[in-house]
Amino acid sequence: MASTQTSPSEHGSAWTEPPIPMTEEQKFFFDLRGWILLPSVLTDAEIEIMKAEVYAGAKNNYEGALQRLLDHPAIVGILTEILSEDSFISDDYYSFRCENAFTTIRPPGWEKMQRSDGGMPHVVRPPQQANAMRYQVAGKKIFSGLTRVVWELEEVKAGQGGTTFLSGSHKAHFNYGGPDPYRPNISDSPWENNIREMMDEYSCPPGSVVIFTESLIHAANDWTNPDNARCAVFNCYNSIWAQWHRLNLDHEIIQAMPPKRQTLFRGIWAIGGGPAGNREYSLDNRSL
Ligand SMILES: O=C(O)CCC(=O)C(=O)O
Ligand SMILES: [Fe+2]
Repeated sequence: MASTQTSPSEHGSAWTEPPIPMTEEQKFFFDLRGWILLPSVLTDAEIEIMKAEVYAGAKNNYEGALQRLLDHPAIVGILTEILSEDSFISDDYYSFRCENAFTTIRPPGWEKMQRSDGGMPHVVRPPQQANAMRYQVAGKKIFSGLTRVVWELEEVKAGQGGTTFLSGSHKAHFNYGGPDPYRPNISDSPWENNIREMMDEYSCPPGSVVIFTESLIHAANDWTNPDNARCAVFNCYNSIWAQWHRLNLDHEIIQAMPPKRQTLFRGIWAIGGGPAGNREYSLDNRSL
């Protein structure tokens, strides 16, 4: 079986390919801008199968081919680099965790006002606050904090509705000018228009991935591309020691995954639990 092809019979199988390490160039740009784009990661066959699942209403139902995105070799090397400590890396379990997964379909004409945040540029926590979600670099090592991986299953054209980013804002030393330093968005900032104008866009073919730290100001936008819908999968990752979202995948779905993939959803603790430590997912050792 060709290594990058999926067939219906192997939807739930584990990847046999080794993770692709994060390159020095990717580290440079991720640290500089807070996001990177990996163009054309999926094969045409994978895109067709996964798109069909999303259009069929897969939503949070990661029972099919979509679950293979959770630990795709193209992102595992990067997430290991930006979310893990070396001594917690193993072949048997993941050294980072997945805490939230959803899909979106935005037909031409979809408006950002349909989102609860109305497309307001936002962030997990505003800058200059020490907390467990924030982007850090220490000991020449990136720790990205809460991290999003977006799989674009249709073409995205810059300026026509992809997610936009205020590059570099994950390292901002000053606030956004709004009245409340704890507000995790730029609402009521007198600079709102200037901030929006400064935000970066991307174009990419179907099957591409965008990875960004949620410490970066980012926003949803009106989907004005007349040629295709936006069809995307949003998976969110974190340190094995930290949690932001309530998990929105059912135990039954996780339990049916290959064992190593299940470890993305294990309990969030480090010390105790006997000699085996916190390595396996189970009903008694899962994030909630
Ligand atoms: O829908 C979008 O384009 C933005 C998504 C977003 O805010 C997020 O992934 O945290
Ligand atoms: Fe967001």
